[in-house]
Amino acid sequence: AMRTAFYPGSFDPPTNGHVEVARAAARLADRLVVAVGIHPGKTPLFAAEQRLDMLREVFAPVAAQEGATLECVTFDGLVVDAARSHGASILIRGLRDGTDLDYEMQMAGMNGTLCPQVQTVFLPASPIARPITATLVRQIAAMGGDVSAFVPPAVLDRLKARFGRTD
Ligand code: COD
Repeated sequence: AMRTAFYPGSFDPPTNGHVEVARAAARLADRLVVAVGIHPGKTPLFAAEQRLDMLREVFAPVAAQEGATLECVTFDGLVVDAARSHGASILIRGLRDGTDLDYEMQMAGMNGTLCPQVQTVFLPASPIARPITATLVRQIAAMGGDVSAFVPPAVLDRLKARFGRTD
């Protein structure tokens, strides 16, 4: 049977940490659905459509290398409802540290009760990806710092276009 993995996030912007998780998820599934959560009232750096463009550009070759198809979508409301509506049986979350773990365990537990047919799978960050957060990437780029070690080239280009120099 075809296995679909649902990978939700803000992806504002996509980072090398996100790419690593997407690659591992693509190894576990035949079909990877990457989903940008839309929160009314929160102003992102990149509009949802721009984030979808970046995700498609960056994740498509990664998914293809690992033998999975890729779909990039937006969602609002509950993660489990979106996962179910896309036919997913696994819900992918990355883990960086104990703070992630504590919060993710709560979400996995409650999501598992809300929707037992969708299994949460945690994927650990590599030592290199561990410190990377989209929040700090936004801060560094906004202040003119070099984020080339933290984001894929296609994202670096968008950050440069937005903020001027990032190196
Ligand atoms: N290394 C490994 N994994 C990473 C890294 C890294 N460097 N950076 C991020 N990740 C992982 C995160 O752990 C996460 O699993 C995923 O990648 C996405 O990260 P972000 O930061 O882009 O997005 P989040 O985690 O803030 O996404 C939040 C959602 C959009 C999923 C969330 O806010 C949402 O919409 N929830 C819906 C409401 C809901 O269902 N609530 C009930 C839950 S019980």
